[in-house]
Amino acid sequence: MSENREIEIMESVYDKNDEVASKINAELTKKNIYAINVMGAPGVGKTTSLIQIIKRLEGITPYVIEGDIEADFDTKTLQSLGVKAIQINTGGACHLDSPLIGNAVEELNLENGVLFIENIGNLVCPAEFMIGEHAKMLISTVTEGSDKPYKYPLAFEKANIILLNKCDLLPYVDFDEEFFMKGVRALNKTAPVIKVSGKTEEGYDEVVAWIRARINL
Ligand SMILES: Nc1nc2c(ncn2[C@@H]2O[C@H](COP(=O)(O)OP(=O)(O)O)[C@@H](O)[C@H]2O)c(=O)[nH]1
Ligand SMILES: [Mg+2]
Repeated sequence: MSENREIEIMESVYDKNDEVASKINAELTKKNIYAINVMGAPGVGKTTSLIQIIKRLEGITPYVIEGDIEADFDTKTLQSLGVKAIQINTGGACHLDSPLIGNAVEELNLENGVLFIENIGNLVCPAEFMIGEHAKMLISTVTEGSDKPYKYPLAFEKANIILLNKCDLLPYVDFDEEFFMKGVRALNKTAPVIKVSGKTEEGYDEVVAWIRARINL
């Protein structure tokens, strides 16, 4: 009985979240904004990758919503580079949800561009909640180990594009690329997996080409 109640409550939380997410998605589409939900564990290089991507966008306006439990370092870094960025602090919650994004979207006054939403550093919960995005970008790294698709399948399953970051460190870590790709492809047949490095800047031209192919700007 109590198990049933728990399932009902969780379903209603997801339903409410997804209903708001659909409205945000429709509103963003109307404003010609392509929204990307950027997910990945803490420290995988989400902000570093956003900086590399944004500097290659040329002519396309970037907007960023930064999600963190506390602090606003990443927002300050992006703002210092001239990017329109705002911070959401969840104060403890391990993912962003659509009501939080709804408020931030109103504040940003968006039009014609790409909105990057850097989710809370976490490889589990962000994959469970839609937040109005058109695409999910998952960032994984060679330093995390090649077993992550097997251990955290949902994020890999839901991703529309996967960046494998920190490839400059490949000579120093035991990363089994074949095992990693086998795990990814068992879950997700279509998402491109692009090897990148925030240090050497390899791979980001390809990431930006993927984004450009999806937008009408
Ligand atoms: N060696 C190396 N370090 C990186 C790379 N990308 C990010 N880092 C470092 O990893 C740390 C976390 O990066 P950050 O972008 O803040 O990660 P986030 O928490 O996912 O936003 C920082 O010290 C970055 O300089 C990379 O490709 N190679
Ligand atoms: Mg960050």
